[in-house]
Amino acid sequence: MDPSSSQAAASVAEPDRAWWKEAVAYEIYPRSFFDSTGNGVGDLPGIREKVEYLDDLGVDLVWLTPVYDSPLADFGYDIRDYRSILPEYGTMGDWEGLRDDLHDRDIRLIMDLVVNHTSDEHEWFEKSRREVDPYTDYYVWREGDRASLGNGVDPDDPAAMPNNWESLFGGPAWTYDEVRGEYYLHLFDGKQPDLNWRNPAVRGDVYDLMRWWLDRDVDGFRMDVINFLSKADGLPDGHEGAVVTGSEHFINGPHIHEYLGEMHEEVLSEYDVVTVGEMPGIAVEDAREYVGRDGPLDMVFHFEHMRLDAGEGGDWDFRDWDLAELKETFTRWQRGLAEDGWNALYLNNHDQPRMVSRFGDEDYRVRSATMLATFLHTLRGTPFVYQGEEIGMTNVPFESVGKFIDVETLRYVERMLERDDVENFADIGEAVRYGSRDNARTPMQWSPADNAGFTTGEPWLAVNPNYPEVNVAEARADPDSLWHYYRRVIDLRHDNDVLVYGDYDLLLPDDPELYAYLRTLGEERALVVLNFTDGEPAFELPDGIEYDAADLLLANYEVEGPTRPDRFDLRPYEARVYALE
Ligand code: TEU
Repeated sequence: MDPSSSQAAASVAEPDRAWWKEAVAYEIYPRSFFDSTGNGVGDLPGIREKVEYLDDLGVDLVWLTPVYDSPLADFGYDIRDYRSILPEYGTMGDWEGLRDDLHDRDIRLIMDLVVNHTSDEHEWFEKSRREVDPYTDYYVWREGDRASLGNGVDPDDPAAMPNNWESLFGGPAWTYDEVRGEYYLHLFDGKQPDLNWRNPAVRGDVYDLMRWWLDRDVDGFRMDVINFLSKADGLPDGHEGAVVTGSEHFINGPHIHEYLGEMHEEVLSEYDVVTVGEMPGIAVEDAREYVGRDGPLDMVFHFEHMRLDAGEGGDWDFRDWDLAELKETFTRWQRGLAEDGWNALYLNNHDQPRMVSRFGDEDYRVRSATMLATFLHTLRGTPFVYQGEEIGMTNVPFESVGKFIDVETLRYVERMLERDDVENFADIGEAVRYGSRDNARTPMQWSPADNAGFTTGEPWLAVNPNYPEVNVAEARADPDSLWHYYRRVIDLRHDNDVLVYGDYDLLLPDDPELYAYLRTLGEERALVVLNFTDGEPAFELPDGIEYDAADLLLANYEVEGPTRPDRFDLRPYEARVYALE
């Protein structure tokens, strides 16, 4: 064999194949997907009615965010019982029916595994706060500063707390429990106490509940803040000024690999399933340890591109993002997991602003969304489409503070209104309107009927007023719509191994308007050219990229005339994918 071609030949013959690398995933936020009962809340039978819709779109994998029994302080990320379904959403029978309907159409189903914390209404916590054996050490309890507490100090005074850690939802990460007379740690809301992963009994119970679901034929898990499980020994104070004080002591903590290794050994290795770790605050070097060949998980959701518009002032301080930084970030992750590991790709989810309002342009809603869809599906990694993305749902023009419902948003607004330099909602309204998780959670827009056809009742969160224009029924009826473009780009990925497994090479790194790259798998090459602006920049193929013929695989505009991609002008938010032969 010609030695110069041996490397290419090897990579064609043997990409490290897996069904989940070839899949396109779809995230469902059940509360807002489809209401089958008219009570204003989405439910499992409602999702069942839409399985055919998902099949038509062409997705292969559904991630269902929590549907377990919960008091809904964080809309289900506060679980009261891991083995039952919240009655509002249906029954276990409905869940089984959904699983079977999906499986009948070859769509896999992954569940949300939320085991950094439970609800404070979970039986384990109820028992732990009463020090009932063996639950006494199931959570992270600390005495706090007894001396000062004894002196009539308010337990809500941060100075009396065990350390200075902050909750990701703002405010201290400790709440004093009157029943036990101690503080418990909660990295999220006070109604979400953190489990004590040091306790082997906690870990054993978590592995049991994972097996319980896996034995019911789920195809894997999306794992909520899974790199937060291990807290530093001694719970030392954190550096103030970090985005969240204390985070250096719980992001990728000292025992995390021990715990996830054990979880893999005891549970995951027994099943053919896929796992996606949600991991705020990780760098690509860390990711390789989690999802590399010997790592415990398969894919990772990182947050670096979600911070491109973060200002200096913490989570709610936004600035404009910059294309050079976006390219740098994606390229670093594409390269960093090229040999080992796998990306989970996303541009929005149930916690983030809508993709088109953030990385696209509402004035070019459909064009910019088709461009972003092309981007998402031509990178190396598994694309995750969030419900409504496929019809270009946008952020919401919330009129007043009373319209928000999400706990993270409300906590922020409360804290800000206490400050002297904030007089009223108008002072912070812009940031809240842009960043609130409620943007992502308004009901799915199915039709131009009342309440976007989501419910016949009063929706739990008002629908986006743009539904008469932005909805599934209209999009499906129009062959040129964004929805049909999603079908095409999903098909394109399914039909082209090069888009799944090919190497990624950035072109024109310094171009301020275009994002262009080559994907290469042996003899197969795909060229992707994306205009991230409303201008009309020219693309020129860099020297050294030779080809005999080019075939235009996909574009979001009509392309006329000779299609050789050596040099062409792009229109606003134009996207093209060529095969080079
Ligand atoms: O989110 C984790 C997380 O880091 C969030 O704090 C996120 O960065 C923030 O909401 C962005 O505004 C997961 C879930 O996806 C989220 O819905 C839960 O509230 C959270 O964990 C706690 O379970």
